[in-house]
Amino acid sequence: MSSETRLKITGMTCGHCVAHTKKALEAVPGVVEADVSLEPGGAVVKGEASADALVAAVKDAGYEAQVES
Ligand code: 9UX
Repeated sequence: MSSETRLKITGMTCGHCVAHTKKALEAVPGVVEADVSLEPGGAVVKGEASADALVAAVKDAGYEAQVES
């Protein structure tokens, strides 16, 4: 399993969105750190969390995510 997951994230429009997404990702079991960028929308998530759990966490926070790698 990869120790780093890259997500494409859509729907974030401001810095607070980035903070919400970062907090949501870092609450997923196995995540060590999430670096979220607004433009382009995405995240690099370090740790051993399942990609499905990361996508679900972003959706729960109100945004959309796709796994890139
Ligand atoms: Mo402010 Mo970002 O409502 O959704 S947190 S635009």
